[in-house]
Amino acid sequence: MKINPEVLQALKENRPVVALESTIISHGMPYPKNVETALKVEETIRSHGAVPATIGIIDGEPIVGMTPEEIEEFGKRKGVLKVSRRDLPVVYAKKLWGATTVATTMIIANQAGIEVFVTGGIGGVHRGATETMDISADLQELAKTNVTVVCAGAKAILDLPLTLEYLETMGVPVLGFKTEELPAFYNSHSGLKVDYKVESAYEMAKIIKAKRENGLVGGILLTNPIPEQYEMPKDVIDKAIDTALKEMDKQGIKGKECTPFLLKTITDLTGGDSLESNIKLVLNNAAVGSEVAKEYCKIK
Ligand code: PSU
Ligand code: MN
Repeated sequence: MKINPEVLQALKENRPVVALESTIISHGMPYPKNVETALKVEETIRSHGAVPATIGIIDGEPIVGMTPEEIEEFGKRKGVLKVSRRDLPVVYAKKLWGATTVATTMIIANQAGIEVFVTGGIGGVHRGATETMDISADLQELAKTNVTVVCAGAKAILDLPLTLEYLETMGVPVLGFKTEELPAFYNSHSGLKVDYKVESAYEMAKIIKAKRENGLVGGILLTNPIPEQYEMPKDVIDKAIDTALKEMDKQGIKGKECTPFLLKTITDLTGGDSLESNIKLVLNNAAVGSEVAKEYCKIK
């Protein structure tokens, strides 16, 4: 694995590092907004006193801390694979380019020694999963890999109650940053409760420490609501999601194509508004994740 010298130095000196994924760049947002956003997220992390480490796979080699040029290339290059746990050995062996999902970013971050990872939303149990069995590998990864994931909840394109049930079964703590309600990505209200409310970055750091010190293997999910002024109105986003899901069925889209298809279709249906919300919530997560990483470095 190739760890960027700045990231390596920070890790050696116990300074805060925040991992970032690359599927959100290659498959989650259109060019050039994807690259602009990825760079802005890194800037936000730096402005909070942490070091960003965007993770991706280039010619079969995991990169921890991509350069701006590499991020640009990920943003526009055709044929970058969306890589989850099952894809990793093939992408490594065949020396391919791979964008890391939440699952694979967790794996590589953990191997590099990074505790905190910031993203937009995790994958989860898809609607209709009782028939299709479409459950994101992100959930299994949260069950077994020691990384704290900061996100704005699971996207409302998923079955949120089933996603929570699955995480409970897998023993993953689902926490709310200053909220008791599970955020629903584009909107902060799901009507569902998180397991515990976390009052501050310091309190979050203590929870991470308690989990690690006691050998409780697995991830922690910190959900952070999108700021109110950037939320999508519930009726607008729900309607777009419904239409996108129907379109997905009609076109027979399945498996790993589902999430990218839904994100793109919802962006089109909302005239780009959902993309703007998506960008704002990632930036907000970057700020919170950096603070958590900072507090954790102080007490670990
Ligand atoms: N959330 C976003 N944008 C994304 C994703 C999540 O806001 O692009 C990506 C993440 O990389 C996540 C993946 O791990 O979608 C989930 O895909 P699937 O449902 O196929 O497991
Ligand atoms: Mn899936």
